[in-house]
Amino acid sequence: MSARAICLLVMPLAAVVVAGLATDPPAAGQEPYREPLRPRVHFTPPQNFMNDPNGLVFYKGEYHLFYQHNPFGREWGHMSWGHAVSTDMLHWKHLPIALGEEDGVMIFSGSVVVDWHNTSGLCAGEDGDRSCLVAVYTGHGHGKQTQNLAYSNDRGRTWTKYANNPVIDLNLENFRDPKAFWDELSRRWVLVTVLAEQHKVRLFGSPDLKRWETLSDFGPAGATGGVWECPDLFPLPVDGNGGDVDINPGAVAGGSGGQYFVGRFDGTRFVNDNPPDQTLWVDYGKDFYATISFSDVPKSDGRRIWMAWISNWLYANDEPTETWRGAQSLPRVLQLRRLPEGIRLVQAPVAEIDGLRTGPEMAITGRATLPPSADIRFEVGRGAGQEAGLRLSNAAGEEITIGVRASGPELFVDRRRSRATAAHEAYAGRHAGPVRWRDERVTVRLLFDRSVVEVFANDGETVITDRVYPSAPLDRIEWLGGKAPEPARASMWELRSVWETR
Ligand code: DQQ
Repeated sequence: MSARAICLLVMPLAAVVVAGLATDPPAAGQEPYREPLRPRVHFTPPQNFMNDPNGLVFYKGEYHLFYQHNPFGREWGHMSWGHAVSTDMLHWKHLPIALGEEDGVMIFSGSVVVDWHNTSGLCAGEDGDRSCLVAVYTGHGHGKQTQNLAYSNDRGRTWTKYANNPVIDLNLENFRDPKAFWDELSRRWVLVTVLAEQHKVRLFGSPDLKRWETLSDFGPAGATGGVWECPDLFPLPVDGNGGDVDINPGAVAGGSGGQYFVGRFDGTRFVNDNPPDQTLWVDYGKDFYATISFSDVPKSDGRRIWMAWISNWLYANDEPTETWRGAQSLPRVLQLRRLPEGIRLVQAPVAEIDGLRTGPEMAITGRATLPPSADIRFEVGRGAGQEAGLRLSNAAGEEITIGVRASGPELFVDRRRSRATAAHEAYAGRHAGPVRWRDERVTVRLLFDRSVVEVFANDGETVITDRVYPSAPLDRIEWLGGKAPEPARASMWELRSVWETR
């Protein structure tokens, strides 16, 4: 069985040129990307506040990352779309702001599609073909949220807001986060949105990204303890269709988080394969929100790849980072896997990350020096003890532990002792998710990056993503306890900074 995805689209017409607000360079005397909490491998904005990834799309050799951004401060506000491009989803080049707040309307989350055949009539044919990029975003202002279009005829360098915006206006206060895709079965654009407070995903269809008709609603289902935000719908290989929606608050680790549904999409309606009261969590950490998958990854590649904002609305405005706030996850490849309990989402970091390894593979036997960013593998055998795994620490006595607890069994990340100085009350915590013994062991991959840990157990069957804010760098790594593994079963590579190797 294969799956299919939904697209969202809005319709433009004439235009308002969006002036590119250049991102300011870092302040004088400040070394960019060398601040103690600044990740070396994960994307962060040059300065100021960032939340959701938006408009992920591959076009003419470049991956585009847009993101919710406040150009004027380190807290949420004045939402605009920041912008960066990359050829490998790791080494990013910052570009001017793509879409800015205007006339009291902020630019909330949304998506970008390639309009390959100029169905919208917005493509100028300037690049020797008929295609252009079309963004579908939520306009937030004047007491409501509407869906709007913007387009670019120069590979995303400049954007024009469609003159006949909005393209969908339901006169609602909480109607947002359009994700668009071209549906081959129904031969039309599909748009996935949320009616946030009603816990509903609403699907629309369009021939041209401009005229939208309602197709169907999905929900309420799964977790409904907070608003639904940032939906996505796409096909996944092997077992069926997948869709996800983010919830804030009410997620598995508290505050914001993502849940997903597995089912069938027939071009009009998504039908859940599971009972409506079943909740499937995307990630068991506290910092993985607002996922969005890339549009238009070439068929020859075939991967479904998504990224998420690594934070939580409980403390996003209080992160103790330096001149910037907010990080994006590493891109992850998604698949569905048949497990004993049913068809489940599995996630793996993109293989491009392997190219960042530098130096030899280092066995972790006793206490070792932890590089600022590292790709770490270890295995925990059944019978290794009640809790086994790794401790990352510093001379100040701050530490984070990552491992497997035999009872459950469960994968855990414990950051309760990771920051000696004051932090938001919702920050300290231990986060855990169910894991299973495979051949009497659990395999773990840990991507550590100064203030980020992404942990993948059993090839991505259980995932935990957390920020960590030590007052001094975590520079030591050692086996946590229980029976130490064979040297070859706990090892690491240093990862090169993506900012130094551009
Ligand atoms: N963030 C955006 C909204 C979205 C929320 C506003 C999710 O579009 O619902 O910054 O973090």
